[in-house]
Amino acid sequence: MRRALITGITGQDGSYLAEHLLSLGYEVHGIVRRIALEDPGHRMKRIAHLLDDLVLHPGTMESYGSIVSVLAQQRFDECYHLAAQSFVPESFVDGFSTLNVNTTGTHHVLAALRQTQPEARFYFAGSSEMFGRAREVPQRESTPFHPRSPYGISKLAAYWLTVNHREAFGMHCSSGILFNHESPRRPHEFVSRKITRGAARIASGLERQLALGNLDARRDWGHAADYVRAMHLMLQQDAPADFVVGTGRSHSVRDLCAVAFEAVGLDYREHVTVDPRFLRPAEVDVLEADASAARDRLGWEPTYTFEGMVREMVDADLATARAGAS
Ligand code: G4F
Repeated sequence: MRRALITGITGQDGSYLAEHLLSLGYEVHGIVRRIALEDPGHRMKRIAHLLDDLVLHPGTMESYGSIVSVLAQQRFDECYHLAAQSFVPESFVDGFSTLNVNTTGTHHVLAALRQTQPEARFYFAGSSEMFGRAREVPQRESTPFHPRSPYGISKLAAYWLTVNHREAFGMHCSSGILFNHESPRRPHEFVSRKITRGAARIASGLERQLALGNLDARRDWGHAADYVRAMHLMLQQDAPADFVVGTGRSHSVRDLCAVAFEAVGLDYREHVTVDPRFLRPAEVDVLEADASAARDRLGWEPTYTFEGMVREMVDADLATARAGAS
């Protein structure tokens, strides 16, 4: 039985990845902050249905000691490092903690693996935010990086630490450069979920308006369940490498509003307002993936359409709104 360790297992991607690895017969372990172990109902809601099948260890990305103590106890075939401060606006508010968790945290995991089990395969959750003000559309592995936020910078530095552990120490380290990926498990503050939840709550009579920021930004939105398969495929390759993962189609925030509100029989133009509070000090205008390397070398294909994913999210949010939950 192969054994995998996931950091960030309580998040959207961690929960789908844990499901996927369990379905493949892995023994799945996760590093979880002690605060989550103390409040499982709230903080572990995305993995509540898996808890009997997982092995959870307390630890935090900010502490090298806590990570090395997990890795010193047990050998892992694969380590998926997903834990991060992943909300871009928060990184403008507190860039220090974003860099601490995302960059130094990644360094901790890499260094602890190198010390205890350098033969383990390592996956790093890179981000299309590393392309930032991208010099070409679509973006592929060779597109130059120009991050536009402390978040993008933190991910780019961690990406280079991952490359460096591959080159300097011969470790099997790969990065997925993942474009935006969503699902009904996406936290509420990200724009996709904010819109699908807003549309559902307005349709249910719980709210009247939805305030957003830049409606013209374009993103390549895929489904998280599809993207975790790409993470796993990367670690099955003989040689480590970095791969862009995305659908190859971009849509504007406005397009996402149109699809979500149409799914509940409403016109978004009657409900969506623009509030400057949600504009960013530096915006990323267009992200669109050229994932041909992932398709050709990993045999990876997305299965969800943009419209299908948005409707799935709206349906889940309608069910929640009708049940009177938040
Ligand atoms: O949903 P978002 O907050 O995601 P963003 O910033 O693109 O980052 C996400 O994808 C990255 C991969 O590309 C990940 F690395 C990262 O961790 C995260 O998962 O915003 C998407 C777009 C932005 O252009 C933003 O300006 O939507 C625009 N937007 C417009 N109104 C809004 C809003 N974003 C948010 N969060 N809230 C708004 O009201």
